Amino acid sequence: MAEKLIKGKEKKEIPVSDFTTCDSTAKMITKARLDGVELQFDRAANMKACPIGADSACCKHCAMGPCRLNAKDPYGKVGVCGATIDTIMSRNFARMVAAGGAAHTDHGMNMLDLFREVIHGKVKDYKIKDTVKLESVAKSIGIETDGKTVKEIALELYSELERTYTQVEGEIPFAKRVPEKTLETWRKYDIVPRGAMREIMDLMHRSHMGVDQHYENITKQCSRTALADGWGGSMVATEISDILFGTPSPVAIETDMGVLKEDHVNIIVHGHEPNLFESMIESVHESTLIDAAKAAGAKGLNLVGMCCSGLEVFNRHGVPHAGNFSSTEAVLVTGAVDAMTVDVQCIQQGLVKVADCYDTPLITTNTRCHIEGAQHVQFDEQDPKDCTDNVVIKAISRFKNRTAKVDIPQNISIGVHGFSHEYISYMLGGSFRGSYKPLNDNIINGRIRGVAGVVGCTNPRVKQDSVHVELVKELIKNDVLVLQTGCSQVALAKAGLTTPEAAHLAGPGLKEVCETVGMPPVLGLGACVDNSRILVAASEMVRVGGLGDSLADLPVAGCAPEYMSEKAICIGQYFVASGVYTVFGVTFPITEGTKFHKHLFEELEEQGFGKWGFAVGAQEIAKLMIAHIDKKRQALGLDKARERVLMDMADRRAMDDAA
Ligand code: SF4
Ligand code: MSK
Repeated sequence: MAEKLIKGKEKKEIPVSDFTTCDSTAKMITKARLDGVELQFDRAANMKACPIGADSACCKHCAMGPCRLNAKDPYGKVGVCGATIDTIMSRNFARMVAAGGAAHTDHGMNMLDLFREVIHGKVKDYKIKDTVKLESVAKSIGIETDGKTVKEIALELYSELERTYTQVEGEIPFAKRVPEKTLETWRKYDIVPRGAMREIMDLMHRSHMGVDQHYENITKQCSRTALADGWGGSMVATEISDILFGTPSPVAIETDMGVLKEDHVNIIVHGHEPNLFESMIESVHESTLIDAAKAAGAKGLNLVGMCCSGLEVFNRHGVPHAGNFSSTEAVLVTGAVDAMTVDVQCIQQGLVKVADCYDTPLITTNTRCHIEGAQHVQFDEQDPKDCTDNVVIKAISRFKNRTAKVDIPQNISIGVHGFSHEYISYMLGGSFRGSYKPLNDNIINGRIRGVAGVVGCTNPRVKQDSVHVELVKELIKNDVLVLQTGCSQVALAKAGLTTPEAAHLAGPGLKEVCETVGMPPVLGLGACVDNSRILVAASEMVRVGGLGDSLADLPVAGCAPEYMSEKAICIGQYFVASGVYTVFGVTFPITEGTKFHKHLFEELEEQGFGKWGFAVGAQEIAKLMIAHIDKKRQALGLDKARERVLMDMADRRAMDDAA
């Protein structure tokens, strides 16, 4: 067994109940401590966050520095080059947006590359699965589809969508999906995105030493780059994944570590790109590999997802899910994982040591992500099963020679997930009249107060899942319909809030709508790249009418209460630039009381965009989001309608009581 990684006395031991509200993860943290294995929670407890970095008051963009300013006296000092706190913070923020946007857009471009190779018949293991989606995406950007073959439409769609990345001038294709008034605002401020490569390059250039030194101008390019992600790279990733692998529709799925099976060969896929997982599904259904697993003494092969990889196939194929980002090390402590295979994004380097401690092969598969100490088996779309069969063989071998004691927390929640924006329309309007009109009508009549997107990561600096779950409970209790993606969705799935029965936790108006339609009050839309589905849903709400002319008019708000990644910052910025009030928790990489802070938190809204918000704690965040939703209702003249509905409900309850 493992070398002792926790040295006991020198390291802080914080009660496990302070780390997480996930029972399975808590059990595994306790076990890890007994086994002498260190996890992200212990590392966070023993790594004080750098206060200067947390305030974004430092710059290392050139060798005259690094320069440190004082956040307590932000205008008391400048960098060696004369850079002010606003320049330094906005450049740091810009580089987070650029890195986060690059991650999503590179993922999207990879999906588009695969699409091209499939159309040309060069990759034969994948095919176009959803031709209805192919046609609807093509039509949405003005491609004529009548009388054309699937291949002809696909070829045209490919060449149009390639512009999402490479276009040097002009507007990207999905700008056609943006409500006209929102687009007008973007045009006025010259932030309609060109290709993502151009925008990211521009942002990296202007955040170099001695280029853009006005925080307002830097913010403009942050918005343009982030929009190139949300309405570009990410949206292409989602739409092409749907075309290739199928558009999700609701399915009941098991979540939590109890999905591991002691008597099976357990294989976990963790990361983000669906192509690896799709091939892994093929491999675990290969009869020769199933026979090999049985010959090794297992009852079969058990494929399980984690993080956003898990969410990609969770919805499409009903593959069970073991947990979110902060559980990726903890799940290895069960001793039951016979292989963990990873591709890109949110793969902690700490996994290597933990996997080693429990003799689990940790297998990297992507050219962009090798990890020192992990095994690498290259994944190639030309022959994907060469990699995934190999992973299964390694897992069977580990099962046969298991030495680690197996201890699986017996927790499983069953929830309904897979609410693509298409399915929400169908669910509310029926197959012949699929529409967002019933949603808008219920917002207008006040049964639904508004819509919130609660998304994003978990972060060991916050008690895992706690803010996600408490925030969502508070929102639905106040009749706010919640849309979810990413690790947040997994937190709510574990907490049992993604079932239609969870409607009993909703306020009277939302409860009535959920019960009528048979839907949960919390709708899971997929991985973090699928936040683009929320943008499309919101645009549809504007198009249907009655809730204003631009995205900024809608009674909606967004939140990433336990975020950690640069991708989350980029997502936040594209929601803000699209017109959505977006609240982050944990920490915000900006010094308060500065001009840049005021710009992000107040002035952007005055220009017709959304704005940023920040609060720690579920109740405080909920208060901000609900107040914003009410402000938008009031501006739309809907405040009275809601008062009437709530009075009707109260009256009805009073009548029930009297009876
Ligand atoms: Fe310091 Fe300016 Fe160089 Fe940044 S760019 S390290 S503030 S001198
Ligand atoms: S995986 S970016 S921790 S949502 Fe998409 Fe989860 Fe955040 Fe990674």
